[in-house]
Amino acid sequence: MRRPDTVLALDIGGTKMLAALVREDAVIEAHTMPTPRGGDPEAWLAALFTAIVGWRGRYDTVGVAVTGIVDEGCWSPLNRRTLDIPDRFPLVASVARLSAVDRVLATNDAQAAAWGEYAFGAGQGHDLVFLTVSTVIGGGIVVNGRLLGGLAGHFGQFRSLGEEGRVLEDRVSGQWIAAQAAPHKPDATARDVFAAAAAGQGWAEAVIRASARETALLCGNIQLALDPARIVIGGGIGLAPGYLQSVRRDLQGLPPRLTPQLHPAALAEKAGVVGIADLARRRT
Ligand code: BMX
Repeated sequence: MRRPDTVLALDIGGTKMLAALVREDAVIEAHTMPTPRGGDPEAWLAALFTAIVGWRGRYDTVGVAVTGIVDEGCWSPLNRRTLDIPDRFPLVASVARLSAVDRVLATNDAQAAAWGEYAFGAGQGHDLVFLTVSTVIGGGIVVNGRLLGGLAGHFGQFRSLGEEGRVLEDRVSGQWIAAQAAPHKPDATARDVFAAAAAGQGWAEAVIRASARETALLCGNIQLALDPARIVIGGGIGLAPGYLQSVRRDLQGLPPRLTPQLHPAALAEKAGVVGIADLARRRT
């Protein structure tokens, strides 16, 4: 049963933690802090709850979206370079204690964003796969109106033969794009590479094309595996000017029935908190 209550939604990524009071798809209040990375998640959460102590009493449900996987309320990393947390950190129990609320739901951050886009954004109620191409790569899957949990949607962790220890996000994401710039422009960020490409520098255009080609291949394979009505692309790289067009260009040779329908994400940074708030309202 779905209630239109105000939900406290937390989105904890590799670089920042966002806390928000959310009603339907509206963010009423928001507070952002850098993810401390050092120390343990209990201390990070305690710092976040101290910062939003004034919101006490304004919510009776909490949703938590985190980078990594959530099984039975426990949080574990897949890629420790994204965020090095201990295995099976008791996330739901910890948040219930800190918030003094017992209606708490936790899930992966990209899965939560997938649900946000499905319910309120570019999905508009169509089954979808959401893909965030950002510093790394995350994803989420909604089939038959249901969000898949656990490992589902971890496209950034896809492996290839002959690439021991490396995964897809190591050769597509913002991190990879920035690393490719080193011989041409030391210390460049992914944003600098996009600027260099826009200024017509061939090396930068080639790097972005290579990343877009991998993303196109991934989208084509997702279509074959799940046949979603839409693939929604988000993230700082995914939504960077020209990237989606480049991915679409690489899909042009496919027969129409195999070609994914790509849509830019609509909710931007609030997809995770809007999605987890709605899930928490429905499921707790
Ligand atoms: C990694 C993985 C995913 C996450 C994705 C995006 C970890 C810690 N994270 O592939 O669970 O969804 O990064 O994470 O293994 P973000 O921090 O960029 O949002």
